[in-house]
Amino acid sequence: MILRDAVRVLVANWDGSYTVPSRRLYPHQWSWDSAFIAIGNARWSPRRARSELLALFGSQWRDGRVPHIVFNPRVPEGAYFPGPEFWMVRAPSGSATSGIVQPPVHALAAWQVHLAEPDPVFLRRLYPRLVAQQDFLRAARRSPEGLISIVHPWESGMDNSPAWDLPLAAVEAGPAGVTRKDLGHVSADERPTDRDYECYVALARAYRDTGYRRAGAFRVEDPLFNAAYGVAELSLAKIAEVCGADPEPHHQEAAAITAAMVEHLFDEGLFHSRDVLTGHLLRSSSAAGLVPLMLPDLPRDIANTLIGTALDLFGLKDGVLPSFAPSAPEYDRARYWRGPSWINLSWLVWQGLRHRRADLAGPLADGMIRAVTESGFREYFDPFTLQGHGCHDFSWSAALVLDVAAEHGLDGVPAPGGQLGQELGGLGEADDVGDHVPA
Ligand code: 2M8
Repeated sequence: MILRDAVRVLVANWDGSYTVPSRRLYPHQWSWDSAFIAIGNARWSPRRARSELLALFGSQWRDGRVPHIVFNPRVPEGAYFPGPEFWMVRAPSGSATSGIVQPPVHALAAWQVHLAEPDPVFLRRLYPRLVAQQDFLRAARRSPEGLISIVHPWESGMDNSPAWDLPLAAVEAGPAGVTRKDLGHVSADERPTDRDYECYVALARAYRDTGYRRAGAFRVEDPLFNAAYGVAELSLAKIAEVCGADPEPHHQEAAAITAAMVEHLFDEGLFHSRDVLTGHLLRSSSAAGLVPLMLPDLPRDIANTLIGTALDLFGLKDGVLPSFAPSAPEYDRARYWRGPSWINLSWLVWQGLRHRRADLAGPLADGMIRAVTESGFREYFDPFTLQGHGCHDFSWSAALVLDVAAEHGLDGVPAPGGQLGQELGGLGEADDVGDHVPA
């Protein structure tokens, strides 16, 4: 039942060639959401999954960047802030987009989509674009230490994480003329504050005013983003083999970023962000610091230490992962990225645990399924009561649970692996995908 409901959410949020994260709160295409959505859609409609990624990369910029939002021209400007009139930029495709990026989880998604239904033509189409995405990050964002930086909290995907409090305190926000649309859909105590929004807008405006070339007052190397970059290289190595390209440079790049992260971002049992402007580590208790578990070549002692932190600081043994350690003073169980449990973050850490600690990966998978079963496909969840927060019918909560069910099983019934076609009784494929799917 829960799987059919998940598909219903994804069908309701489908826009002809991609899926909106949420009909009302996020009514356009978001970059890393689409990667997670493709991973889930691959389990029941690989065609939609391929379309999702191809649609997003259709609005890639010439410099290789994949914008964090691709705006739907049919949605009124006032439906989301900041919209196209704020960003003032178009991709070569003609679509209005934002000018910042999000964690590069797309090569991983492309590979998972291929595994669910092998399609070398799809991979050959996407491979050069995925390489260009990484090229952009290397060219525009790599520090002498070999790490990739983000220039806006929105680029982390964990926008309102307490890890950004210190660098944001130094941002001069001023009266930003912010017209918040989010508070029309979600209660204010579950969203960022006005001061946070003023900083977000000031930073985005400053970056925009340099033609999206020079970072302003926020420049940070984040462990989740860098781990995603490394995992992307490993996925590209596999994709390269299918496409007849050389996988070796991708292996080397993954090894290099893993080493740089261990050298510069690991401290006291957890990976942390580094403030490029001050050179200081931003020590915090963010679960972003556990995501490097996804890197298979992480030294074993570091991985074991991280797992210890996951248990002691984040209470992982109970099967639910908060986004910020509950014992930390900044922790807030209901507010956006400041403590609640998110399905995508849990899924990333689950990927890192599956081949290391099946005894911990299993309960985490059960925890994700329990959250949506008890509270619906909410955007985020209280890590203790599983009460839902944020918007309803949130796409990646639905999508990733389909992936978890396919790999881990549901209610004690073993995982089918591959696609969930039979379990869903053809629900998905019977649905008309529409004419807009990129050929
Ligand atoms: C949230 O971010 C957007 C800005 O990009 C917002 O608050 O308006 C974050 O949770 C982000 O990670 C996510 O991609 C986006 C859409 O779900 O919403």
